[in-house]
Amino acid sequence: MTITDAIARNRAALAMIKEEPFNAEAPHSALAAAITTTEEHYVRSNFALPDHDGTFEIGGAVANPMTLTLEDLRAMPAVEHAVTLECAGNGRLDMRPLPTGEPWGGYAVSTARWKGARLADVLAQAGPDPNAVELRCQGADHGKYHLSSILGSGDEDLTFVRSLPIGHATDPAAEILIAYEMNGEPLEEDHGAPFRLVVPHWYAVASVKWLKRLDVITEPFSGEFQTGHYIYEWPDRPFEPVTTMRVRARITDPAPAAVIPAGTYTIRGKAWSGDGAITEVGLSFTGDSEWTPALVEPPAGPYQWQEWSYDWEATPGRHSIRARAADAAGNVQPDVPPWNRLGYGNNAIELLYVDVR
Ligand SMILES: Nc1nc2c(c(=O)[nH]1)N[C@H]1C(S)=C(S)[C@@H](COP(=O)(O)O)O[C@H]1N2
Ligand SMILES: [Mo]
Repeated sequence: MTITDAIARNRAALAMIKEEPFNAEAPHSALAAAITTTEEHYVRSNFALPDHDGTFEIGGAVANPMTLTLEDLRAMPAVEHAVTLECAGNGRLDMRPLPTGEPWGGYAVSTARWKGARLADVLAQAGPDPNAVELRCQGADHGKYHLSSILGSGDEDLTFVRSLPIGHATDPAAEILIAYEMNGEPLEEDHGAPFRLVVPHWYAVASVKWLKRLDVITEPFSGEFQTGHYIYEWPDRPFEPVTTMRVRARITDPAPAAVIPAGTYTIRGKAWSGDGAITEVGLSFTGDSEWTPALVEPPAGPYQWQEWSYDWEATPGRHSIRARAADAAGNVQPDVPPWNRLGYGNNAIELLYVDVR
């Protein structure tokens, strides 16, 4: 697909990381809002923008294979949720030694309002086989890709394919969407037009864009984007698949290295986790581990980041600020990035400093 002026305009507000395929972070300022504008929502694409014929198919182990269109999806009950999407590679740049992969800083995370049909409702029409184990989800995008495995012969033509556990895909309570609107508008090309999956609570790799095929399968799927990449290759324990977002807080105000006036300063930020609501955010202004509780706002919805704030008495000089979140499942952010070879899931405590004058 050619890059139209409209697509280029939508990209202008982002911090570009790669031009083709287009990958870009949100600007620092975008983290301040509860809902990220579409123009400021990060973009992560493994391949060039594909052409899409406006249909997708459901097949494999189902009673009724079918082909669906945007109109079919719009005719079904519509669900809208604000969902925080974070790239599993977000924060890779802070890992040492530096893992291979896109050099994401800390802004490959955004929250948009996504509207669509429930995946579970769509699948119910197709009648999945009771022996199914996973749902294979295929995008329209493909291209040359360097395999993570040393056994790969080099650059091969691959299609973006992921799978979800069938129990999760068919669970209406999981609220997985086949989304066709983002922030009240039809999906933009960069975000998966005409429709995409949105899988709440999971790292965004599960949210397949430009959806083209769904296949109910009775054997676990293995593929480059399932078992090659998007695997935590821990140095000291068995590998694990990348699934839910790890608990994390970000400081949105002040900005890193800001110069601020002495007096009361309200420090603000966001916190999220794919494993439960945020129960606590602690602030620390020294290198020791004294954590003072911030005020954490209740979740505005089940799938979006939470706001937190702290009224700080800022005295002249340089101060370090750290914010550490904990979630309802008892997860707490680590001090040091959890290093893994491909650099996923960095949820280490953010550290910044400010100069108070
Ligand atoms: N078809 C397809 N879907 C995809 C991808 C892709 O490359 N192709 N990238 C995934 C990854 S790694 C991320 S982080 C999210 C990014 O979604 P966004 O560009 O709307 O922010 O899309 C996911 N879905
Ligand atoms: Mo990602």
